[in-house]
Amino acid sequence: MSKAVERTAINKVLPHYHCSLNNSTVAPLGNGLINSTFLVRSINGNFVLQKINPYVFSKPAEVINNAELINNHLLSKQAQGQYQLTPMRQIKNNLESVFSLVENEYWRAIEYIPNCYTVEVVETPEQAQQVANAFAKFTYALGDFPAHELTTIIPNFHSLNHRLLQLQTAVEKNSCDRLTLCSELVAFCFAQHQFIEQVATLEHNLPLRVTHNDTKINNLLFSANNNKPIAVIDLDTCMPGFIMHDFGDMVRTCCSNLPEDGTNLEKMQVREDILSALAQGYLGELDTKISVLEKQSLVIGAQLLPFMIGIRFLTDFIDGDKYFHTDYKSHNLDRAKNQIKLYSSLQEIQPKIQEMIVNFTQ
Ligand code: GN1
Ligand code: MG
Repeated sequence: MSKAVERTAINKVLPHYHCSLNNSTVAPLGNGLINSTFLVRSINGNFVLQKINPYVFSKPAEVINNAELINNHLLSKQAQGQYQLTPMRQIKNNLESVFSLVENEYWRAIEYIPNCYTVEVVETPEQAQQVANAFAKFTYALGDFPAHELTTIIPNFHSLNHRLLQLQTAVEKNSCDRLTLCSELVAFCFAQHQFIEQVATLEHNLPLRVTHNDTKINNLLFSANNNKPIAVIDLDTCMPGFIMHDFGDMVRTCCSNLPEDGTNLEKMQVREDILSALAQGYLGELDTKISVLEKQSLVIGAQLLPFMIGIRFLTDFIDGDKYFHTDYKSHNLDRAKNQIKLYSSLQEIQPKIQEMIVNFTQ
């Protein structure tokens, strides 16, 4: 994270929250690839401070407003005993606003829940089951949320066709002359006709729900008291979508034995016990509440998210790393190779995934 952003946080944003460097400390927090996030420890308590990435989010005020609407809904569900997790409240600034506009950029503060931790790598099937169960509870609690009140933050966010078109455009421009480094991978993506068609048919027939759209394992907080998920975080991409996307992103982030930018690809393995536990946890909550087609779509979702995010990393690599934060020149290409390998590995075990999902019993 850039030091300049940290300096702005300290000098210009803190004062909006009754804080200054005299009575607080600021430190980078988490591993997000998009926003810049800090933990503020102050004499009035701790909180999270976040700068919304203006390149990715062209409507930052709406990102914050969507989170407010969702939190209010979840708080009322919680009050009625229908939501067991903790909604993450946004904190108002000195002017009673949920966002602060500093140097034309949007910042917000979010409650900090003490005694919590995030997880980058799922250790056990039990943990995976809890993860899937938490995200399923989140989706179910939003089942009666008036979705039309949400602003669509990134149109076509999980549309495979849109992502393929973006890849096509990047390839045609080849603005950074990087195509020679990845032409085989590009060709592989465009050759997945059968899979692309299967996804298009599903998109046409599945019902829309309010989904989280970034259900990676580190978007859950775990309680240090009982080691169970306590809160779903990062509501930036909550929009109407399909549950295959949410299930698929969990598979993507929990089931590989390598991190998403791991380069030792010949060592990649799908952890099938973890995948099975995700199916158990997700369907344990949702099986009786979703349609037969939605249930079947999870098999495709498990392959779709690694494929789609692989395409997005590849597109950003060709475009010159404008979207995702990177640590070195081929970082996005390494991520793309990794995710597309994961897609292929999941495709190889599709019959097993099918069995885990379709034969699910309570
Ligand atoms: C981005 O910033 P972060 O880590 O919450 C991205 C997700 C990707 C993820 C890949 C708005 O999420 O879609 O799955 O990186 N978010 C956006 O690690 O594009
Ligand atoms: Mg996110």
